Amino acid sequence: MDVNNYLRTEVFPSTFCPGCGHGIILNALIRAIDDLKLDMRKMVFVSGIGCAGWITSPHIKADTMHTTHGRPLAFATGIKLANPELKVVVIAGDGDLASIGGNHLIHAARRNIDITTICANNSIYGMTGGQASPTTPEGAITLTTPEGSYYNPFDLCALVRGAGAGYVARATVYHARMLAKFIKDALSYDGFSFIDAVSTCPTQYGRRNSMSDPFEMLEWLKRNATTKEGEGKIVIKEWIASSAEK
Ligand SMILES: Cc1ncc(C[n+]2csc(CCOP(=O)(O)OP(=O)(O)O)c2C)c(N)n1
Ligand code: SF4
Ligand SMILES: [Mg+2]
Repeated sequence: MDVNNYLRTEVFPSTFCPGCGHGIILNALIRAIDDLKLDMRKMVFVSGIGCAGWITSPHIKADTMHTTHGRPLAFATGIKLANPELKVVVIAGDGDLASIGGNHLIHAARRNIDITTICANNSIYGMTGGQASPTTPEGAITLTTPEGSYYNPFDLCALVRGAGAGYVARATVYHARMLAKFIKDALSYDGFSFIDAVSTCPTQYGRRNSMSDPFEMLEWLKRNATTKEGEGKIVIKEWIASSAEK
């Protein structure tokens, strides 16, 4: 793969902190696009505000739209309606898609709009200093939960499946090849597709939760993810609605 076909290499090194998982999501995305031989001139990448907003803009060599916090799906819906020929991809954070933009997420799934949405889910508001997000695990220390989060986190895959999405998947940045494969499947799916890409934020999450070394966060994901449901771990797999098989 020639990265010059996909990345604006002149903007590197990126603004991500060393060891940030969001760079692995960018890597998996361009691998998936390369495998599918998609035409970047017919793709649009939409992001919101947050560190996740920088995954595609300014790094991707294609049309990108860096929109307001919580609203990338609203902008992406407009793009798709205006030109259905375009392949529209949204990448945004857990705060963006599940907090302020939560209604856009469930209604995009309900309407089955042909958009691939990737949640760069690092369980925290990374960019703004480490506040708790809707996916922060119970007990996790954050800027706003110094004694540990009291709340149940959202299972984003269950949420979006419940709202009607036909293709839903979860992988972590430790499982980078699996993530790239799921992104390929999502891009090939005709309808709303969603990937919960479990990411790492060593700066705002890891250092508060005894994992300041990025490698420790990846090790944690390795130990705590499984393909089997019901083990109380992070479930990594694809869920494809039977009525929506490719
Ligand atoms: C309307 C609005 N509300 C709040 C903010 C402040 N803000 C910017 S990014 C962000 C959260 C970022 O968290 P997430 O979406 O999970 O992305 P991450 O930085 O973790 O990748 C917030 C609250 C904003 N920019 N606009
Ligand atoms: S603050 Fe966290 S999410 Fe943002 S670039 Fe740094 S490590 Fe990545
Ligand atoms: Mg986040």
